[in-house]
Amino acid sequence: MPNILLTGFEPFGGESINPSWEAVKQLDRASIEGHNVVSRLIPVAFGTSIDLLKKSIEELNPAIVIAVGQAGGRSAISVERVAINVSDGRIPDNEGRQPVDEPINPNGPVAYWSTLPIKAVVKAIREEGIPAEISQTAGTYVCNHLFYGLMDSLASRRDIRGGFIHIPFIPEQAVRHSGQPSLGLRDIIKAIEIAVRTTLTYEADIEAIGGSIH
Ligand code: PCA
Repeated sequence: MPNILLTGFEPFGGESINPSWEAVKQLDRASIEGHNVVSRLIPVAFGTSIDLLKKSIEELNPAIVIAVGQAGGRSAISVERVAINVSDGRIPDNEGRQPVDEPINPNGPVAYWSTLPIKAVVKAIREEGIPAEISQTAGTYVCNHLFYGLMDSLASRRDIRGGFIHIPFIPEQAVRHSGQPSLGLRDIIKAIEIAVRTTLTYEADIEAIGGSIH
């Protein structure tokens, strides 16, 4: 059976869990439309995160790679449109590194598009009653770093589609962050599964409104 690689991150920024790994690990070994899901835990570390992802891609030769990360403060499943070639850490990573305006690949392009059918994924998640949106930036921290590294390595592997999804806090985190939105883990898991199914269904993206003004 062909593989699908899902990744989630370790906790960071004072949290004791990262909902991306909590969600992704529950899909490990799931079978989706004749594909075998493999979930991998990625450290919140510039550099080593990409190394580990590349190793997993070589080992598994997946048809699809979806990396997932926590974006505390966001209220919906955020399907990222674009990865940019810069790391600018607001806080140090889990290994103490805090790059400022560093290119991720000095020889790489300014940005890479996600190769997931992002509009179709947002539509399908919403149809299941779960809030979802296109996000125009994955930030400049480790998530964007991994997303860029992923798309950079897939640039020579057009047969593998890949992208990044940011998810909100889950309720057990949000109770400690007054005023912050959250989404239940069940819905997050369901949304990730829908993203995989939709990517397997849609070779090309649909045309749908999903822009933003700010
Ligand atoms: N979120 C961080 C890095 C790890 C994670 O889950 C980010 O958005 O960059």
